[in-house]
Amino acid sequence: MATITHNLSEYDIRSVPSTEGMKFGIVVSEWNANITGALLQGAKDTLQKHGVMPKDIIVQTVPGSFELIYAASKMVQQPVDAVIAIGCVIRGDTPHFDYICQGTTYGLARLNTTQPVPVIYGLITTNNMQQALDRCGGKLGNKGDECAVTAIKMAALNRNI
Ligand code: DLZ
Repeated sequence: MATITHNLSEYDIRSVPSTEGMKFGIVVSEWNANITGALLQGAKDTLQKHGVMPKDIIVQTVPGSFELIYAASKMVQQPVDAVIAIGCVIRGDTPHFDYICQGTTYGLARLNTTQPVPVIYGLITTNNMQQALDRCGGKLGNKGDECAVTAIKMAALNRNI
């Protein structure tokens, strides 16, 4: 969670393992594309900053965040070291927000206990558009950056265990 003391784009660069030989999958939702596009760009930029070649980053779009579960379940079967799931759900007037958030979160979490490579949780769930903008390159940094660093660390963990 981004807080007043934690910017999503800030991390200790020395804590990031080598990405040599690694490939990454990214599944990204088209809903709130202004937000998810910025998150995707952040994730790709950070992976490349740590040496991942563009050809080693597979990107697949899906209509909405709920579809991230199925896309991620397919992506983990590809030759990738980790999958980043990117979406943005913004609270509306109905309980729909809660169902999408809970369903997507549970689905992605379940993949982490049943599949061979880690799935990184890049779902932004906010009460309004401003909170989302703050987290996709705004005053709280970019959650896409955080997800990329997490993906590298988890991919390395998977190789080392
Ligand atoms: C239907 C819906 C709504 C209301 N809001 C969002 C949202 O804020 N963010 C998002 O990623 N997707 C939303 N969706 C679409 C659902 O995720 C899903 O695509 C549809 O319910 C079809 O399964």
